Amino acid sequence: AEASAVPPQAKGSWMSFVKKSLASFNGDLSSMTAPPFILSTTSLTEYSSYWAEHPPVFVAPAGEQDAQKRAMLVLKWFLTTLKQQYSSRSEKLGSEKKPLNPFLGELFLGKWQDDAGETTLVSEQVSHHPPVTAYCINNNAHGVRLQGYNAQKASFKTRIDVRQVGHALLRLDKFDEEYLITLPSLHIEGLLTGSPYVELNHHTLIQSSSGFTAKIDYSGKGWLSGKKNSFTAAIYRNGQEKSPIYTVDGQWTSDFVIRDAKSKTTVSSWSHKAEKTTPLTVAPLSEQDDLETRRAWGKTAAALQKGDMNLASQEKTIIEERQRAQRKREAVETREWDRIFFRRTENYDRLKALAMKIGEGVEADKTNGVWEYSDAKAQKAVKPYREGVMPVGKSA
Ligand code: CLR
Repeated sequence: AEASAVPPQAKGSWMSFVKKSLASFNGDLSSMTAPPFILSTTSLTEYSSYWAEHPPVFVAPAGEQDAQKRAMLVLKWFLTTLKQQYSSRSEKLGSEKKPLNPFLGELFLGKWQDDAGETTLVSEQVSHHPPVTAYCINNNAHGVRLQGYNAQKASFKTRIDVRQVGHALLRLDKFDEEYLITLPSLHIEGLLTGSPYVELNHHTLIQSSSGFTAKIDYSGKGWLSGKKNSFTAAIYRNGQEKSPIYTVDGQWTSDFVIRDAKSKTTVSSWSHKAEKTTPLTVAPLSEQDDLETRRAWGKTAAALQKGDMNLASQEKTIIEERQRAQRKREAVETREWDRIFFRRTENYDRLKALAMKIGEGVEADKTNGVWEYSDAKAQKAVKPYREGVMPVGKSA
């Protein structure tokens, strides 16, 4: 059995939390109150950075002339992101944690600097009811851009089940090519023993505008290998699932091998142990805007760190009240909060077309709209001292 993350003196409160949450859960994860030791000092807006912690792998498809190999490299990149996305908290903090709920307008900005050149990140909380986070990760030199937005729908019966609503869209400028990435649903394991961790459900699909589909099947404690976080994946021409071009198998937390489906020869492989992530650079707190997550939540996070729950909730209340006052002002002026980097779009035919190829829809009603990064807005958002941090795209 895995070690419990519950401090001995908190065992009783953990069980009563599990029971109470079970009885009263309404599907909104942000409204769930959890015991202190499960609270994280990181806001969900920061989770967007998990998409590109290996920038050279992120930009690699842009350097490949062959469309089929490009689709393979996109799948490879996607698979490398899963460890950061779904198991980094457990690995670093000992268990999955409950993130801070971002406020509307909250920002997380940063950049990676490495062999891939400069890769920039913009993450913005674009909706509060329901909570929706949007992001744009950009590498101008390689002409690679990832955009996406997501919300979570949860249910709590015998375990916490989370469905992700939204998608990510990867664009390769040089080939005018796009990849629609669906987001896996997941559930929380280890709740009763008090050491929660994420396990992925079912499958995800990546559909390219060049006609390739990648399907990733998550098998949990693999019925094939018996190993945790196992998966298999395949790439095929749209609709031809029976005749794959590449196959992949392994564990998304450690390593995997990509093979040519016919000859079974290895075409590429990955091992997390052998590869370092590139650290994301964030501006010093003193230079950050009040909307930036680490500055905005700084006092709350410090109180949580010290275990001072009263102070933490006081600091949280200050943020919530400021938000309420802001919403009131907007109501009086009959306007909506103006998102800094993103805008709602009605213009998502390309997205819809890609989604339809894999039998998916765009659930705009569940994410308070379809969100799109706006270069024009980004131009306006740049402050002199933040040049190079805020990703000013090409012209709008
Ligand atoms: C957010 C978007 C990221 C991928 C991702 C990873 C882990 C998910 C998180 C998303 C949403 C919030 C989440 C979290 C795991 C646990 C946490 C579902 C989808 C919930 C709110 C915490 C529940 C509390 C238990 C730990 C008791 O790209």
